[in-house]
Amino acid sequence: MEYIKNKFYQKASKCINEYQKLKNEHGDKVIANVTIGQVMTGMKGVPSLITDTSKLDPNTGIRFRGYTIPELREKLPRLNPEGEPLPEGLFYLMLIGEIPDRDDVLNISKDWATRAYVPQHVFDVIDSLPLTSRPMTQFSAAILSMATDSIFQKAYRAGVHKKHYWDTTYEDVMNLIARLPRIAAYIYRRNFHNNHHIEPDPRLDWAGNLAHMMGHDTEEVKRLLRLYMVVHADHEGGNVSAHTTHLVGSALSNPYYAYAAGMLGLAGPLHGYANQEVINWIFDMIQELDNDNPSEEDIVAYTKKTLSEGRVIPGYGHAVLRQTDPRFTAQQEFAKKYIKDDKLINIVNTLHRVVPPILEATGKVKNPWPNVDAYSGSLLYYYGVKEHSFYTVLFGVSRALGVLASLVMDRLYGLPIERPSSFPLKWYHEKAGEKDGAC
Ligand code: CMX
Repeated sequence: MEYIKNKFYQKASKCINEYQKLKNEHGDKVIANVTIGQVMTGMKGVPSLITDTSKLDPNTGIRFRGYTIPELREKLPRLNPEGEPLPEGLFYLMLIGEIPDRDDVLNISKDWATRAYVPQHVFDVIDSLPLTSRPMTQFSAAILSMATDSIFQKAYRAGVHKKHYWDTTYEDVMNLIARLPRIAAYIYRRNFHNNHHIEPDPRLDWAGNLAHMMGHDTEEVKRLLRLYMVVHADHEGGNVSAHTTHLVGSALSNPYYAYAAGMLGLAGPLHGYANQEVINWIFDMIQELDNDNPSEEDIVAYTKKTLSEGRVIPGYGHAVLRQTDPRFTAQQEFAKKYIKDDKLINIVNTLHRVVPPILEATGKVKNPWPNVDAYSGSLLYYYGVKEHSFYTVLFGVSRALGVLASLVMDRLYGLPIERPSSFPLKWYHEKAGEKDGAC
């Protein structure tokens, strides 16, 4: 599918001149001051990255190339009028900056199907790990092991000119994304279905094939995974998985290394692992109360108890957002449309009512509202994907779309190696006008 690559190059290459002009002519322009508070809270709000694929607004949430999630659900092509848009279309939008037509999207599906072959040694690496190792450990090890196939790495070794780095990065990125459903499904079937694997069906779309290979070959699960893959795909550049992929990629590590590193960040409980923590936490509550239909009072008491133990309420809060996450809302609407009554989903909806005021009352939580992870697990569980230790792998498959589209652009712009400055605590102490520090 050379035309997608050519279209990307035609559109994106216009931006190279803008990037160069900014770098060469406006390098001295001051755009922000950094406060000690920002350094002490993880560099929040400091503009320091270039990411074109999506932008996060604290109040209205994520926009992919300017489009909100409800707009995407309306405008991106779908297989049938009742279904959800295909994630292939979102990838096209993030990469090229235009809403694709149906043929563009079907072409990406076909392209990925032709690239989806996973070498045997990747399965051998997965099989060499004990079943006790987390699915995210198996997933990131599998991705790393695929670096043997990196076209970028071979081209770099052969001395290719830096202006062509984006080209082989694009090839690696397309191969990598194409292979992810097979790898994820392999881990799922290995861990939870006695190693009974299901071959890919090249006629299916990317997310549909994932559902098929996981053994959930129904239209409902395919529809859910298409939505899931769209809402989790990208969240601008500063979140841990996106930033790590960019950072490691900035050393010109191959795309397999960069994305594997991003996945290790996603595996943390304050980021993507929160989608498992939400379900773990709800099941712990059910077990402790010995009741799978807890009252609102019981849920309030359990939430307060968790806080008093110095733990976080998973699925709530966000580093940037200051409203309910539209990714949460999209999943809630999906549940309202397709699910009549379900105990777990009822608990999730009750939590939505009771947790924000409790978090607000702490006086320190900046965003008491639910994030994407508060809903996703309950939907998967409802449709039979009950193995929650696997959920972060699904998040990771989706996140590849955004972080790897960005990596291609990083290489096209020729973004430099990232290297912010660090100082001892004493230096900040002195900057604050304090004198006799203990450190
Ligand atoms: N439960 C309890 N306390 C919370 C909280 C929550 N859900 N969210 C924030 N806080 C606390 C912080 O731990 C911090 O406490 P200390 O001052 O004692 O350190 C304080 O409130 C201020 O934090 P903040 O500025 O509001 O939030 P941060 O930017 O530091 O952290 C996040 C953001 C997401 C890590 C945090 O809200 C959290 O831990 N949430 C629960 C885990 C979660 O759902 N993560 C998924 C996020 C989405 C994703 O990436 O997938």
